[in-house]
Parts: sequence; C-alpha cells; structure tokens
Amino acid sequence: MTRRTLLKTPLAAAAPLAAPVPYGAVPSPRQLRWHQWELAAFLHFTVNTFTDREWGLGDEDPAIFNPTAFDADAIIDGLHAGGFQAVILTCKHHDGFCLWPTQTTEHCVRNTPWRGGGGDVVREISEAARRRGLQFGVYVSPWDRNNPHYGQLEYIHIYRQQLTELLTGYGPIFEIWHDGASGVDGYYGGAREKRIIDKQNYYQWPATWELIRRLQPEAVIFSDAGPDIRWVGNEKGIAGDPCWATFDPEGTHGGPGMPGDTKSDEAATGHRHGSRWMPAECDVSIRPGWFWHERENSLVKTPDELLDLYFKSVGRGAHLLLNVPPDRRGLLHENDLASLTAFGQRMRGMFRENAGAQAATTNDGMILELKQTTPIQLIRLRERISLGQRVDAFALDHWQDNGWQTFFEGSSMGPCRLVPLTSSLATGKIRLRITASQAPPVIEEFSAFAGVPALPVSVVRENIEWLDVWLPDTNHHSLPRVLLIGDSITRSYTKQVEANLKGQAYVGRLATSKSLGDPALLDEVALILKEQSFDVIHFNNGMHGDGYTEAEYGAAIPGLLEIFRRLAPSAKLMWASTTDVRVKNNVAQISPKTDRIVERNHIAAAIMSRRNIPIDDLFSAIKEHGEYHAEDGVHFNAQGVDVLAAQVSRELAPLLSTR
Ligand code: FUL
Repeated sequence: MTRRTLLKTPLAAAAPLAAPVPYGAVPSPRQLRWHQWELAAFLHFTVNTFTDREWGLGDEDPAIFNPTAFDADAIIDGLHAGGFQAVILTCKHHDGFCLWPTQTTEHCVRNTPWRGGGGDVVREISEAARRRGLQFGVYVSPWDRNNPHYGQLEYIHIYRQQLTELLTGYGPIFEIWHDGASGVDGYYGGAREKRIIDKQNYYQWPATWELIRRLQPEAVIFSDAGPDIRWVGNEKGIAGDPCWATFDPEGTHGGPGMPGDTKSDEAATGHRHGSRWMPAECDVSIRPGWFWHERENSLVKTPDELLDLYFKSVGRGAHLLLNVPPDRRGLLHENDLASLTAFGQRMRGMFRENAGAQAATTNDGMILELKQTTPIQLIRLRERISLGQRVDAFALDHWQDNGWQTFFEGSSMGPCRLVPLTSSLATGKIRLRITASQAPPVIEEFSAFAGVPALPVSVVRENIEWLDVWLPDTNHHSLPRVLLIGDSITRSYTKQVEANLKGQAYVGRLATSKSLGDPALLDEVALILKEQSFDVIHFNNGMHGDGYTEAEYGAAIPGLLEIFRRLAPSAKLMWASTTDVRVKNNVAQISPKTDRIVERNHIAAAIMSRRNIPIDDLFSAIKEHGEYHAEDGVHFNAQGVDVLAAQVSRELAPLLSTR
C-alpha cells in the first residue's frame, strides 16, 4: 500500500455528521469481538509439570500426570481475581500429551491415574471458565514429539482431528493458539530421531485454518503469521511503541509468513500501512519458565512488574497473555495467586474513578473538563477501530497558568493507548490534539482516571539517552567477575578500578543515562545479566532522574534488586552512595541538589541495611573535597577519579573470592 500524505487535521467529533469512510485495513467481526478481551491468561500444564522440564521429550509415561488436588474453579477464580477476561490452556504441548481423552492417541489423560483415568482437564477448565464469564481458548502444539507419524502426511490428519475434537466438544472457543516451535529431535513412537519439517508447506496451514473457520467461525486464530492475531515477536510481554494493528507477515526467506517462519522482529511495531488488520498479542510468563517449577516459586513477577507489562502491552494497543502455570497439585501456587490478586486490585483501583466530566470538540482538539481540579494518574484513548487505524500522532496538554502545556506526545493509538503519568497531575482540564492522521480521526474514548497512586516505577526519562557497555575480552577466565553499574561517574573510574584490581578481578561496566525510575534501566541490566555471569555487582546511580520524588526513588530500588536476585542469584552486591553536586564553575560551593542526593542515599542505605547489602560510601569520601570536582560540579577531575577508583577497588577487594 502506498503511503498517503499525512493530513494535519483538527479532531473530528466522535460521531461526525457524514459517516466516515474507513481507512486502510479494518478488523473483521471476529477480531472486533476479540478486541474486548484485553487481558488473557495462559495455563501451561502437562507432564512437564511433573518432570520439571520446559519441553517434554515425548517419551514420558502418562502415569506421571497425577495432580493431587486439581481444582479448575480455584484456578479460574484466581485468574478472575487478577482481572483476566479469557484463558488459554495448553491442551497439547510439544511432548504430545493430550489433556483431554482424545481418540487420536493413547498418549493422553485417559491413561493416567488422575481421576482413575476418567478425567478431562480441557472439560473442567472450559466449564469453570464459562461459569466465571471467562472466554476459553486452546493451545494445540503442531510439533508433537510423541506421535510416530510426525513428519508424514498422516500426522496432519491427526492434528486436524485433534483440533476437531477440541473445537466441537467444548463449547465456544475464542482463540486457537498455534505456537511456532518446531524442534527436530523427539521420541516419535520410539524412533528417537531427528525429523526436520518444511515450515512453509508441511502443516498445510491454509486448509487447517479453513477447517477451524468451519468449526468455530467466531474464533480468532493466533500464530506468528496470524491470520487473525499476530505474535508480538518476543516472549517478554512487551509491544513496540508505536504498535500498529496492521501487519503483512512475510516468511524469513520471502513468501507468505507461516507459524514459526516470519520476520518476527517486525512484529512488535507492525507495519503502519500493512494490508491486513492483525493486532499483536504479548505472551509472557509470570515466572521465568512456562511450566511450574518448585525452584521458581520465589521468582514470581511482582504486581508492579505485571502492571508495567500491562502498560507496555494493552497500553500500546496489544493484548496481554500472561501465563500462570498450575503446580503439581493442579492449583495456582500461593505466590502467583498473591501477585495476581494484588495486580487485579491495583487495576480496579486505577480505573475506579473516571475523573472526566464532559468532553467537547473544538478546532484545537478535544477538551476534557475534569469533575474538579482532580489529580489524575492515567489517560486512556481509543480510536473507533472499525474505521481503521487513522491516527499517526497525538499530543496531550493540560491547562495551567491560563495556558495549555503539553505533557505527552505519542504516535499509535488504535484500540487502546494508556498514558500513565509519572506523578499525578492536578488540573481542571486536559486536551487531546491529533497532530497527524491518515483520515479524519474518530476518537472513541478520551478519559482520565484519578486512580490510586499505584503506578509501578514511574517512567523517568532523561533528556539525554546513552548506554555504554564495556566488557573487555580477556582470557582471565578464572578471575572473579565484577560488574560496575552506574552513570558517567562509573564510566570515568572503571578503567582505573580495573587497573587497581589487575590479576584479582575481571572488571566490566554498564554505564547508562537511565535513572532508577526508568524501567529501561531494568531492561538494560537484565539484558547484560542474562548474557553474562558476574560474581560481584557494584551499583552506583542515584543522581539521574530529577522528575521523581525521593520516595519514588526508594520505591524503584526493590525492582532492581529483584532483577539481581533473579538473574544473578549468587552475585554479591554492593551499593554505592551517590556523590554530592557542586555549583557549576564554583565547585567550592555545594549545590542545593545535594540535599536530594543525601535523602536518596539515606533511603537506599535503609533498604540495603535491611537486606545486608554493604554500602560503598563514595559520598563521604568526596563530600569535603570540592577540589576533586570537575568544573561542571557533577563530574570529577583526574585526582577525583583516582580517589573514587581507589575507594571502589578497596571496598570490592574483600568480596573477591576465586571462582
Ligand atoms: C513456545 C513454546 O516453545 C513454549 O514452550 C511456550 O509454550 C510458548 C508460549 O510458546 O513456542
């Protein structure tokens, strides 16, 4: 589709006189239905729950599947408390074990001791979901490591038969989920060999999708390539910003996209002028793995993390599919339940108080008068998507000192755009301006919520953005590995620390402009810790982020510590206090900003002492020494850098034990 010239248009009234002409690709009726259920839960449950595996081999004895207290109503109640509107069950994962008494294989729930072989997990979950008003969907893995016929045409008939049983025996299904995984090796009825299939052609997807359409015309089909809903391209639960609902899936080597074969790196944002309406769904697990593992009971995502994911998926126009795996009892673990419940409460609190009184459309945009000068926390915008995704860019202003002040600018809006505010905004009215669109915009919703000040870590962006990772490639593999995390000050002393600890430690660095209040900092830290292991982590970054209060700074610290705990569980941590700030070009004088730093150091020290994390007190090492500062008052001259490096090295030395 050719890109049309962007129109600079005033906002059209929500119900213009002449019926607007749809723009570009528009949702089908089944997609429009699906758009109502923004929050879905995934249930990963099968033999893996009992073998502690993520991918079963296909040779598991069905007898190991024996949940001791399976209770579908309790599971669904937990999801309902979390605010979930739909649930998708792994009816068959890659190991081929079927959670219903299928006629297609003996590798199923019929041959287990559970309920004397008379049980049916699909039936119990689907009925419990319906009782609670949740939509029910099925995950049916195309890859089957148990089936002897996998790789041959016969298996395609078996797979379609399995779908037929599920789509005809369990009431209305809202979504059919085809994952894209296709490994090679498996049990395959005892053959225990590698079977490589051609992802483009083997499964004959178009005919399977036709069958699904016939059996459940209202169900949407999900895969890397749609045809109704697209995978967002990552398993982190995060959509792109922007995230367009339109997409043209293409295979990795050209040709049409197929499950397991698309250019998935384009899926997070979608294609602005894609020819098909194919919104994104963001799947992610509440735990590191998809299946329940005892060792991950302490690694359940916190309500804050869930809320953050909600903003990064639903808030960007996608759906969130959060996996909460039942345990060996056949129940959701207490930690998962606690997190889900708190998340649900936060969500309900957030949307409880709609602060808007009335909206009016003017030539300068849509103005929302608030009930009173209410502090607002969150804004929700929706386009009328039945007319296509028309808005390219928008801005939000608030009324202050007799004028409009812009407080947010965004791009895609589509089915939903949430704008959580860093700190609550007290104002009498706000204004939405559509700054660019393909066709006269049709806004379905412009609302503001007073909510509870319950946002996760506020997004505190610096007006500078940089990241400087230094991981020297040395052959000192036996030395303890130290990671220095911080900002430009850490950057300035890293090499000196490395020189001081030569022969004693490997020293790497992650220096960033991000503040603790910016979730992107957590992403950067997580990225490095997933790739590399460290024995000692030294953190020094308390200066960045003027845009949030000291209390919010404190509230952000546990999120970071949680990442360390999760991704570097055996690393020793050291927290550095932040050095003072001097007046620019007059470094003898302490800048008032230092008061905030002192307060932050104080808050951090209290948290660290509760957790027995030692503090490297850089603040005290510097505070009497204006002469160490560079002229900008923030950074350090060569002498100051030496002093800092010496102090950091001295504090780290006792933590270095050989690996
Ligand atoms: C992937 C699978 O390989 C994982 O085990 C999990 O089911 C995830 C949701 O989809 O393709």
